[in-house]
Parts: sequence; structure tokens; C-alpha cells
Amino acid sequence: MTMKAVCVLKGAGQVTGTVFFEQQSEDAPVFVKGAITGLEPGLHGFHVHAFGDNTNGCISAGPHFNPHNKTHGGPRDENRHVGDLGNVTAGPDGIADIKIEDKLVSLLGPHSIIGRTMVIHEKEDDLGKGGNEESLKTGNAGGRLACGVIGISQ
Ligand SMILES: [Cu+2]
Ligand SMILES: [Zn+2]
Repeated sequence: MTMKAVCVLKGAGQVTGTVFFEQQSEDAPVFVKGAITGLEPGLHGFHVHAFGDNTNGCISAGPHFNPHNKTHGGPRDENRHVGDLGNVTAGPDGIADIKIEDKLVSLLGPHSIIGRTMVIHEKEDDLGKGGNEESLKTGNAGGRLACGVIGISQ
């Protein structure tokens, strides 16, 4: 049974986006597709955060989703948060086209990301290689430009 999910990202500024998720089975990779607009050209950290709570804006979503108590890393690192999807790149038009395949995030099972929050950040995620303490927590990706709760899609 294929599981599908969707997330509409909004924030205080002009950044908006829609992201679609698809997974064939619990052990299969998740495909993430979509676009985020209104960004400064360049790299922007893109993560699943722990809580589906946007009561106080994107900040209420809490830290990166980290059910295995690891330090922050890049999507291809052994040591990473489940929510660490790395960076997306916005072109000169301010649009980031998203096409990610990830084998750690899941829409199914005990560590499903359904009901959690997708966040797009102000700055580039240093993928845990920034050489300071914050790098191993957040990748120094800065403010939260837009976010949205990941929900089940048809
Ligand atoms: Cu984040
Ligand atoms: Zn992280």
C-alpha cells in the first residue's frame, strides 16, 4: 500500500511552498517532491521538526525530529537526525525545486513523520560540519522562514 502525504508551508514573510511525500512500504525510501518560492537564491536548510505544533508560528515545532538521540548531520551521514533532509537550493528566481529520495524518514511505522512539521530555513545547513556546538544541533541554519504540518494525502 502506497502512503502519501502533503505539507503546505507558510510563514510570516513571503516564503510559501507545497511538498509531496510518497512511500511504497515501511522499508522503502520516501520520495519528496515539490517547490518553495519567495526564497533568497542559494541553499536553505530543510528539516522535519519534532512537533506538529504551529501555535506560536514555526518555533513551536521544536527541534529536529530525532527519535534515536543522534547529533545533527547531513542526509547521507550515518550520524544524523531522522529529520535531517539537508539543503534545498533556490535559483535566481527564488524558487527551490525539491526532489529528494531519503531512506531514513518514513511515513509509516513508529517513527512516522506524519503529524510533524516541515521547516525551511533562512540559511544553509552546514550538515554538522560547522565546528561548533550549534552545528551538531541545528546545522546553523538560522531562522525559520516557513513551515507546515505533514498530513495524510489521498
Ligand atoms: Cu530545521
Ligand atoms: Zn538535525
